[in-house]
Amino acid sequence: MIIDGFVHQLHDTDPGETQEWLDSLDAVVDAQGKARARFLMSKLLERAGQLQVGAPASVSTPYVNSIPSEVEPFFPGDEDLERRIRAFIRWNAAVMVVKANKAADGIGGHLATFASSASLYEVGFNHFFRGKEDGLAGDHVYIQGHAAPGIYARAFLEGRLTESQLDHFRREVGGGGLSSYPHPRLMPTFWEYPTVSMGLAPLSSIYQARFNKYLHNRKIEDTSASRVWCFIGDGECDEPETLGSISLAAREGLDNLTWVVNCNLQRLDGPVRGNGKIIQELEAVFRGAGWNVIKVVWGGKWDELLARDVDGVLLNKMNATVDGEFQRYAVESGAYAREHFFGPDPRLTRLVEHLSDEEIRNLPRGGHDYRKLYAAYKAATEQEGAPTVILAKTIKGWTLGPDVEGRNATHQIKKMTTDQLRLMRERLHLEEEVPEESLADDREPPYISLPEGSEARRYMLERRTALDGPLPQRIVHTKRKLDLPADAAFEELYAGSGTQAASSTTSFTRLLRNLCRDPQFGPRVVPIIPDEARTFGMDSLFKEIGIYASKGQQYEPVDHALLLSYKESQSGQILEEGITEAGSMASFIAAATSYATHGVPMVPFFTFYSMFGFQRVGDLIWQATDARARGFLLGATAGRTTLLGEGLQHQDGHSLLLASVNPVIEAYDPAFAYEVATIVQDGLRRMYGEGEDILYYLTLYNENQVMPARPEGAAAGVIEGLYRWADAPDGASIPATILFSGSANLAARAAQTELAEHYDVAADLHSATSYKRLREQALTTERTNRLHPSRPADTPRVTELLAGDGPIIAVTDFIKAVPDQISRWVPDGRSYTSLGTDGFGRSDTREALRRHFEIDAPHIVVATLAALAARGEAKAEIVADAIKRYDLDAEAVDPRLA
Ligand SMILES: Cc1ncc(C[n+]2csc(CCOP(=O)(O)OP(=O)(O)O)c2C)c(N)n1
Ligand SMILES: [Mg+2]
Repeated sequence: MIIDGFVHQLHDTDPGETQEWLDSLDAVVDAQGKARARFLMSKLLERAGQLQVGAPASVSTPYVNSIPSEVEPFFPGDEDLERRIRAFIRWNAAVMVVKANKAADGIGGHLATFASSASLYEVGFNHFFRGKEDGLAGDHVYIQGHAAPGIYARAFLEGRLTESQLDHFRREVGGGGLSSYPHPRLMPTFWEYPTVSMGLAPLSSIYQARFNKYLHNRKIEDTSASRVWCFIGDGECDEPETLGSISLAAREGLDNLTWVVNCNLQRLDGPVRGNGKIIQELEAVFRGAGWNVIKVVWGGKWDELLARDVDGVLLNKMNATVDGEFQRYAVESGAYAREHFFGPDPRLTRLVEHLSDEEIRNLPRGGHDYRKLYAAYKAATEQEGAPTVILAKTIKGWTLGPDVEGRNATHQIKKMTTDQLRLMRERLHLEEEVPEESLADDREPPYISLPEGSEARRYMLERRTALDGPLPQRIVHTKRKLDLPADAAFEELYAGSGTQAASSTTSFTRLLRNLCRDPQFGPRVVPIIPDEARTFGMDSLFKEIGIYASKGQQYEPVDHALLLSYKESQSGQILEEGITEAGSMASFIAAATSYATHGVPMVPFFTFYSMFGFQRVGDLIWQATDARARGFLLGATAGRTTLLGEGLQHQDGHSLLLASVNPVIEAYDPAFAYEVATIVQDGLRRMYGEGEDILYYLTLYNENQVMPARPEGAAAGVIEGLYRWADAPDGASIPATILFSGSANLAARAAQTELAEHYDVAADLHSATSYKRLREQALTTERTNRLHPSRPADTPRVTELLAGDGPIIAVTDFIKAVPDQISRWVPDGRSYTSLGTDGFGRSDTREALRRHFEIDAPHIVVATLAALAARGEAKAEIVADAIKRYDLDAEAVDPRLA
């Protein structure tokens, strides 16, 4: 039987010797069994590794700790005191959630996640995580969202949060509360890294670690002292975002990155891998990807049993037991484990003869063993050249008592009876701190607080001081100031393209290049592209500013002879991420929050295929705004008809609508190069000058047209979202208004001419750069008016801007709901019609597509005439006339349904 086909293709230089080795192995299996054979094979592999033979490493190891007890380092802390502190934190975290749910039934919160991971965090807080004192960047610590109660409980003991804040866990509206999960948007001086949408934190942490190396290699900031820690649930590992980029972390040699996977074997509904072993599965995945894997499966009390396991029966049992069974052992008695785990094999039974049932039940898991964890973290920090993942086995709900621990429902338990709290108090030996009378039924369970000067408080604070201050803590302190770019960078676009045609995309690329050339500002620009630079005409930047490559360029590129060759470099500026919008977005977040995480403002411009932006990575964009990111998102190849030929999955007609739901995104749909430049310049001013925590989204089109120069005084209107771009032609007499955005400007302009020439309609043209902005301004005005009835009512700005006569026709390459955002505020006496691209995209020419979606010039003409006719301002017959003149198919299926 051929198991490893490759072996048979290698030349055997000494078949006799080969046979001797094989016979030896056969003999061992026959005489001493498979366990012994496995042992010898492992020893051989270990030796091969030491001799650098280059034999392939196996992807999995037996179900035991990766660090043998004999090489565990000395534990430097006060173990007893740290256990006490941990008990206090456990107690307070539970009381906080229980009280919150008494005060406001259904308010939620989680007990079990932190209960399983308290030791994982505490080892970090007491011995590893670096703080941010004295302007240091410190470590980046991503905390499992549902473990937030434990983090608040620690901050309370440190004196950083008050009892009233704990009492307002999940009740933020009146102020002074605590957010459910790590949300920098809601607690901007506390949380740094938003995490709760599963999978996003792990992904972000990889790119954060990578971005730290980028800053370092580009000599912008020395980040060598910062480590990224990411705490992840074992269930969370099923999210594609969690594991999707782990090979990048290994490829980039991110030894500044440590993941800790809390393997409590459970997710929300039940076991993560009831019929398998999540730790083994993850080990194989990570080892295969090139990570350093440290398994922390068993607590110290198992060491003695394993040492006596001369036949390998215990190891076999460990290997053969599935997670569903391990979960069962967590809820059953010691007698049950004696019977079922140690029972079937007499050699196993003998191994635990000397232990009582209670002792068997309390044989701890590695993730609750402080020394084992310390050893793992230390090894992780000493690892060079590869990221480390620590797979720590825990029990979900640990110490919360038999009704919660390991139960399938544990994730959602948020209430505890007085009796349950009493049991917990006993379990944690808190009789002194929590007096019996304080748990009377009619009383609120008390928090434990540490008076200033108490031994425990002093110890906690000393540990944090030694590690550069408390965490989490978000400090915005600019260490390396950023000067805004000089006007010169924008002037090229303000001047227009003369007689040359250009697209808004290539215009933007010129702007980006100009910004990069600005001597002060340029180095802080971070262009991010997911393998589309050529599509956007940005490949011209490769040579000029280089593509970041941590290993430089170890080959001569095929196009080396060309002027614009492919250039990778350790100091390269472009993050050419390959085909990963999610990874690019994670890089964007790292760059866009660098003003806070490092005190070094960086300016990311993430240009993507607009269809693969908001709908593909919308959750990450939401996370970015939670993280208070500042930067530019550019949706290139925008529009349902402007991106011709590509069809249904490429043509974007709705990203602006998706962007419209985020309260801190300024979403613009510019038509002209000068609009792009005006918006970018204003965005830089607001985000990097004024320090507003907002994002900009701009659509960019690939249709060439002559780009006009910026009209005098147009800048304010461009920014405001709407301005008059052209007056109605002289000579015509029936008034109307056409609003255009983006690439629809061409059809609108043609329609204006047609209307004047054939139908005596005098339409003025407005450029609508941001319906979102107009709508938000109007909503603000409306609200102010509603709540201040005694003041004279203000008029929404958009209503003022649309003052005039006749119908208004809005045309866009996006769906009609985009211009519909302002329809409510059209002035009395005018009507409003939206023409847009509702329906699925399809392959064809721009011309055909615009006819199909009814947004071309003839359709604008017809829509204008129909609106005039409906208002009695033009004769009904002219509508039919226009339909005929332009040969429009009135019987065509509505494109929305086609
Ligand atoms: C994207 C996403 N989907 C679903 C949820 C809801 N959710 C919150 S916690 C959880 C289970 C978490 O299990 P695990 O990752 O194993 O963490 P544990 O609490 O066991 O440590 C789920 C499904 C979420 N927060 N994010
Ligand atoms: Mg879990």
